[in-house]
Amino acid sequence: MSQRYFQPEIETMPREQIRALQSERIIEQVQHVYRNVKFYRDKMDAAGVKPEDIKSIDDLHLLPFIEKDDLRDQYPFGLLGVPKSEVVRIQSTSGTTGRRVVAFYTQDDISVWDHCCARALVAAGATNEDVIHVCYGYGLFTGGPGLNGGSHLLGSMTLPMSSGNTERQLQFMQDLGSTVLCCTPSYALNLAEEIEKRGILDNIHLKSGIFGAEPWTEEMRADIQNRLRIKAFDIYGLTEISGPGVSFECEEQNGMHIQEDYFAAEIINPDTGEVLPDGEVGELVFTCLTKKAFPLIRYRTRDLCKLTREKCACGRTHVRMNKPMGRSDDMMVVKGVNVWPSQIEQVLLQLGYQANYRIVVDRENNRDSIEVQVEKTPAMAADETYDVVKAQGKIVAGLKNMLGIKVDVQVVEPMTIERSEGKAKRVIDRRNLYRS
Ligand code: DLL
Repeated sequence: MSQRYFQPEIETMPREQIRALQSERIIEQVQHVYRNVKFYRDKMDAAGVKPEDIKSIDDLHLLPFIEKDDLRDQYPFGLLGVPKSEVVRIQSTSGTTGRRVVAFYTQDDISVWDHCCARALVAAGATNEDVIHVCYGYGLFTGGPGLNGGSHLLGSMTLPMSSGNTERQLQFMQDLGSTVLCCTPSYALNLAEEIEKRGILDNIHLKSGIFGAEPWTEEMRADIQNRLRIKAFDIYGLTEISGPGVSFECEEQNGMHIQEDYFAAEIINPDTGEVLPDGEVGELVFTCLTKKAFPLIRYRTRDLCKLTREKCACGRTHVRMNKPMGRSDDMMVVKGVNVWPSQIEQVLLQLGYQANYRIVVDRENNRDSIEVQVEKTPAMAADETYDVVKAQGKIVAGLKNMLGIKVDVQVVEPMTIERSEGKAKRVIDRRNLYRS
């Protein structure tokens, strides 16, 4: 049966009630983390804040921030808020051990996440009569498991396709009559291209798609909608906060509703930490109001965007964020994987190169490419036994090991990469993904 909201009483809750619910939950959550996580206790003690100081959601700003580096320092169990016996799942971000974040979930935390994704699916027009084709990756990545859980909760037929194997994706899409597609926007375009090549669009019955995990523009949306004849919805999330579904687009396609009963959102000035009013661009910060196993409080996402509490024509009352407009750090999403230039540098230095390199990211035919150009050191240039092809192969393998994706590598002569007079500009990203 068609429905407008998955949980109307929550999704359309009057704003004062949302605030009241958030207040109730933050009080309990702060007591939980203070009692059960030494990291938070120490941080709050150092900041001179006691759990009793948090009397409502308006006091959120008194609490210290938590950052990616804290997560790294506390790896693996330092932020765990419950006994291990209560944990039923882990998920993890892509990247190396150095950058890896492991997030823990209790059964209730999984249920929160499933509800987030079920709401997103319903907002994209899905019902229990739909066939939900999930080709986000499964495994440690949150994309597959998240949408899978939401689809189960909704009671829809769920195809746990995972990523890759386009041939099989298209076969199942036709044979099983997939109606809702869940994948990265770049893979959606890739599928569109393959469908066109085969001339099978008339055998495909998709009506909508839920695309996220990487930045994409309004132009890409128009392209996907035209080529697949669907309505394309944005979905946002991050492993640290649960995964996809932290916010999602409704039929208005005008910003993503943040699930405020579960997550409190703030926008801050990334330089000063000051909280900014609605409408101003800054760094998005999330507080988990109910999650118990990995309860992040005032987590700095590094995603830049703005919030609006203006009424949405869909009837949902939860605050909306616009598409992320950039990052306040240098992370890129390439081929769906989070990549930091420092990881690439680490591999190059480990293999004996110096920090004279350049990273060129591009997108052609909806496929990301990433090339690293690195200079030989003078010693390598003078060494007659130095074999460029072999050397490149070694770097490719090292990067694959570090990032999990194929990177093209070119070793070039010393002094051929332009030197900068100020901050080195090592990354050239030709995709312009944050323009919208
Ligand atoms: O990408 C979770 C996810 C899976 C979201 C499937 C949506 C769909 P991470 O791998 O931890 O988690 O990467 C999180 O990806 O901080 C953003 O920078 C970026 N990102 C995620 N969704 C969007 C989006 C998943 N819709 C990081 N638009 C985030 C722009 C996005 N950037």
